[in-house]
Amino acid sequence: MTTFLSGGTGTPKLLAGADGVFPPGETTVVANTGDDVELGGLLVCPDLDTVLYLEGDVLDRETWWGIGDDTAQTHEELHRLAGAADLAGGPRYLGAEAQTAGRPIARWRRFSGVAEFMHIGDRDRAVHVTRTGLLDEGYTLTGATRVLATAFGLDRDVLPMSDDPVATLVHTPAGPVHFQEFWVARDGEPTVEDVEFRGGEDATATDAVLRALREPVVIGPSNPVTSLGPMLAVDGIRRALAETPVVAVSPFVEDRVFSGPAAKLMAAVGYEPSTAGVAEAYPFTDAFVLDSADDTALDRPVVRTDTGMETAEDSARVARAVAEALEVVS
Ligand code: FO1
Repeated sequence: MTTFLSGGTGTPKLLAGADGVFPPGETTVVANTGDDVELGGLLVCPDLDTVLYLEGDVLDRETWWGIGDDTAQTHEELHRLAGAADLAGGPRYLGAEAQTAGRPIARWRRFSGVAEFMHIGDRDRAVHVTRTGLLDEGYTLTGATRVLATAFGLDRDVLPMSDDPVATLVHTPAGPVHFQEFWVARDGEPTVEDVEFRGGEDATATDAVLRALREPVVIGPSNPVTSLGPMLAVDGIRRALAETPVVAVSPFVEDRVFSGPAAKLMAAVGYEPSTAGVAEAYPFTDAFVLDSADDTALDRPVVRTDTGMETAEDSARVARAVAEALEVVS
C-alpha cells in the first residue's frame, strides 16, 4: 500500500498516469482541506473534488478543477440577479460572528452565495449539495467523501486530512483573506506577509488518515505552503510522517516553479523558493525526485527524471521515479 498527499494540481497530475505503478486498489489519497470554503451554505472542497473527479474520470483537464463540460446556469443566474439588484460582487464574507457559528467544519471561511465569487458548475454544485446534506445528517467529512467516492465509482481510497476545520488564511497588508479570495478573486496578486492555518493546532488526524500514514508516503509536486502546509499544521500528521518512509517530488527545477503561487508563498513564510527550500520545508522526507535539469545538492537520496507532466506518459515516468526512490528508503 502507498499513500499520496494531495493538493492543488501537482499530486493529481502525478496520479493521472500512476495506475500502472501504483494500482488504485493499493493506494490511498489524503487531500488538503485548507482551501475549502462554505459558499452560499454549501461546503466546497476543491482538493478533495479534484481527486474524486480525476479518479471518477470526469475532471475538467483544462483547469484541473471542476467537472469537464459542466454547465453553469445557476452560477450565471446568481450573477444576473446580483447585477440586476446592484449588489457588489467579489467575495462576500458572512459577518464575524457567523464565521464561528453554523457548521463547525466551515469555520473561518464562510461566504454568502450572493454574486458567487467562485465559478461553480451545475454538476459540481450537485456534489456540494450532497456533501453538505450528508454533513447536516451527521456524517463526518470522511464519511461524506466515502459516499461521493462510491458515487463516482472510485477504486482509490480518498480521505480528507481531518474532520476538523483548518482554514488557510493569507495575511496581506490589508488584513487576512481566505486563500480562495487571494487566489480566485485577487489572482494571487496581493503582497503576502504570512500564511496561517487557522484551526490546525486543534485539529486531529482521523484514524483513517493515521492508518494510511503507516504506509510509505508520496508527496507529489504540490505547493508546499498551501497544499501541504495545512496537513503539516496537524500535529498527528506531522508526527506520523516522521515515522514512515516519505518521497517527495519537487515542484521546482532549482528555483523555477512549474506553475501556481508556490514561489511567492514560500518566500513569504521564510523558505527559499527553490528545491532547496522544499527540502527544508519537508524535514521528514527521506528521498526526493528532482528534474534531470535540477542540480541541487541535497543531504538525502535523489532520483532524477524529467518531472514535467503534460501527458499520462509523463506522469507514468515520474511515478516510476517515485517507486525507485521509495525502494531506496523503504
Ligand atoms: N479556481 C479559479 O481560478 N477560479 C474559480 O472560479 C474556481 C472555482 C472553483 C470551484 C470549485 C473548485 O473545486 C475549485 C475551483 N477553483 C477555481 C480552483 C481552486 O481555487 C484552486 O485551484 C484550488 O483550491 C487549489 O487547489
